Formats: sequence, C-alpha cells, structure tokens
Amino acid sequence: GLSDDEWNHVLGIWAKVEPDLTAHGQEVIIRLFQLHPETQERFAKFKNLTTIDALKSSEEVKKHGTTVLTALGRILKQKNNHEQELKPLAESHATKHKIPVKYLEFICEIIVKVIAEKHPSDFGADSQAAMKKALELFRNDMASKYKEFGFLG
Ligand code: CLN
Repeated sequence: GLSDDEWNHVLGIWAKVEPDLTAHGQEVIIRLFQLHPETQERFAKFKNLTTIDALKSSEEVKKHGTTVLTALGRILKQKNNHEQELKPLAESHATKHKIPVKYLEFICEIIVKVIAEKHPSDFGADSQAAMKKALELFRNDMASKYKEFGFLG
C-alpha cells in the first residue's frame, strides 16, 4: 500500500487536476486512441471518429473523459478502501466491455504523462512516484477482480 505521505501527494495533485477534469480527460482519451488505436475499437460510440480533428471536436469524447477521471478520482479518494467503487467498474470492464488489463496499463501511463505536462511545477518526482504507485494498486485490484468475474484480461 501507500504511506500517508504518498496518499497526500496523490490527493494533492488530484486537487489540481479536478478544477479542469474535462480538459484532462479529453486529452487522456485522445492520446490513448492515438497511441493505441486498438483501444478505440472497443468503443462502438467512437467508431465514427476517424481523424484527430473529429476526436478533438467531439463532445462525446469530452464527456467520456470526464466520466473516466471522475470515477478514478472517486477511487483514489478512498485510498486503499476502494472495494465498493472498484467492484462495479471491474465487473463492467471485465464482463461487458472486455477490456484487457494491458489497456489499463496504457491509460494509467498516459494519465501520469498528461498530468505531468499540465502541472510541471506541482507534480515533482515524489508526487509522480506516489501517483504511479496508486495507479498500480488500482490496476492490480482491477486485475484480481477480473479473475473473480472469470475474465483473464
Ligand atoms: Fe472505461 C465505460 C471508467 C479505462 C473501455 N469506463 C466506463 C465507465 C466508467 C469507466 C465510469 C461508464 C460506466 C461503466 O460502463 O462501467 N474506464 C474507467 C476508468 C478507467 C477506464 C476509471 C481507467 C482509469 N475503459 C478504460 C480503458 C478501456 C475502457 C482501459 C479502453 C480504453 S481505456 N470503458 C470502456 C468502454 C466503456 C467504458 C468500452 C463503455 C463506453 C460506452 O459505450 O459508453
């Protein structure tokens, strides 16, 4: 798990992300689709967005980015006690959306990068290390829940 100090880092930087969650979320989703096009194929609702301009001007992408980061923020704020928030997310991503754990790795890496670019002076080495650790915890717990739902991801 993370120490109190590490959680303080995680929630401290998250408080800087939150006022502009939508811009962060949009950037994360667009970058994910650009770097890992196979992830976009999982979204029936984004099939028609075939150019970078279409992605950038899509209200649906903005909305989805906000949904994802809102859910992630809720989980981070529970620190380690995220069972209640995590379970439905693991269930939908395992059994309905069928999202490999590898894709979770992709998005977590991009989340760290986007935060680092948008908050260069508030996201130092200690904060970055703490955030990476929190996201790793999130992914590991998603992966073990996946198994409970019979999805090997
Ligand atoms: Fe996701 C829907 C949170 C990563 C693919 N995702 C949702 C919903 C979230 C949510 C809340 C709506 C409720 C639900 O279906 O459940 N997703 C997250 C969080 C993360 C995440 C938090 C990681 C930080 N999701 C992913 C990816 C994966 C994916 C690893 C592919 C690329 S990124 N998620 C989906 C899909 C849906 C979804 C396909 C359904 C979208 C729709 O049709 O509305």
